[in-house]
Amino acid sequence: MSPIGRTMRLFAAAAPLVAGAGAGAVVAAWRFDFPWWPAEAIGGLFAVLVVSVLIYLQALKRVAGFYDSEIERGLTRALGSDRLHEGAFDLDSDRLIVFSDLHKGTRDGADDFWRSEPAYMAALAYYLELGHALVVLGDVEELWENRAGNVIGKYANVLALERQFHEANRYTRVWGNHDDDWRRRRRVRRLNRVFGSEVALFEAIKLRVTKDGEPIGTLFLAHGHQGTADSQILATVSRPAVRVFGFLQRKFNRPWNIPTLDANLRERHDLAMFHWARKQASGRLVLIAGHTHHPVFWNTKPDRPTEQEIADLQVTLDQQRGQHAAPEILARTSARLEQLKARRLDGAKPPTPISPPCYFNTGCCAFSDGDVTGIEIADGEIRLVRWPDDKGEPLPKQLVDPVPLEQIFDAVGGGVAAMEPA
Ligand SMILES: [Mn+2]
Repeated sequence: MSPIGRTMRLFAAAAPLVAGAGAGAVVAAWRFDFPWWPAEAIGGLFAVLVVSVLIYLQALKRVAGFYDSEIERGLTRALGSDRLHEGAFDLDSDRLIVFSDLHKGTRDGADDFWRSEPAYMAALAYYLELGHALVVLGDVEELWENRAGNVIGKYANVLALERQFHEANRYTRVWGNHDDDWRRRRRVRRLNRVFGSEVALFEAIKLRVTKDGEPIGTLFLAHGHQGTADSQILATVSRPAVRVFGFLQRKFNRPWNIPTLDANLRERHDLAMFHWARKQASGRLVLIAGHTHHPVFWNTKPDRPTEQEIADLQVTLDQQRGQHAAPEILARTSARLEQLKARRLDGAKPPTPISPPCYFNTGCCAFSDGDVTGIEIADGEIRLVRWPDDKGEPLPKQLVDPVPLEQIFDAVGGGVAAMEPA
């Protein structure tokens, strides 16, 4: 974090205390009617109070801005990292599956992964047969809570399946904030033993995508923690805290997803990554990240219904009532109407449209219902998939309509939405 950023953060923390003390003084003076306090002094104190509240609000805004710019700087640094893997991707023939955020633990109460293990294993087997390259995009092992050796020992089966991708030269690993031990080459020896040969670990991946031999754009893959305070400045402080948290989780046999507990922060983080990607759009660059555990495919958020739609449906319902329609018909219309009304409320803070479509997020492999989500690129299309499918079968469910990747790059290069959200 920059020195200014740190100062602003300190100020944001101190300002409420200063304002609180000022307010206390004003109240005390008024309540106890201190005779030696002239009216001017009280007026002056009140002015100080108002000014510090104003400065505080300003500081809050600045800190939010700094959050964005720190993430942008972090991603820009990752793009120029000396631990960047540069490769090529032929849209006509290559296939890719990207998973992230497994947070594999030690199969105890704090382990976020074991519920999703069957879905993840099924997916790996499927993509191995189909010839996909596998990218595991960070936070693969939960090393803030566990020792690497324990996790590797408990999940030998998962690594054995990943090893088959490695042996076929179709395996790339990126580290995240919860497994950034892997950026130290000495530590990776432990993985090398399991994988039978050296596993290359990267901070990020840059793939030049070609179609019919012509370059059409760049895919940039990073875990997405870059630039956040918790992963850099506060890492030494937060690790022991996370270990204590892990102990509590084990004690109560309850997995909580810690780093992204606050839905707001998640959104803010997604937005910051999107803002960075948008600045690179002229270079036809598309960012794929993880970390937030929140799948993003630019048109995934449901549209907010219009007042007109709601009014029209109300008319329909009134007509049906007037015609004494069957209860089954009234029930359907009425249910639909209330759903639209609630979704209209939900949209009080309308989602930011991802336009151009320069930012995607894999979601995670640690959903508490045992699902995993990932980004698949095959047959020229980019897809958001979830395992298992709706029937619980070991097959990918496409969560949104797949889109030709070339269309995405064209939209990004041209600075427009790929298509109207469905
Ligand atoms: Mn992470």
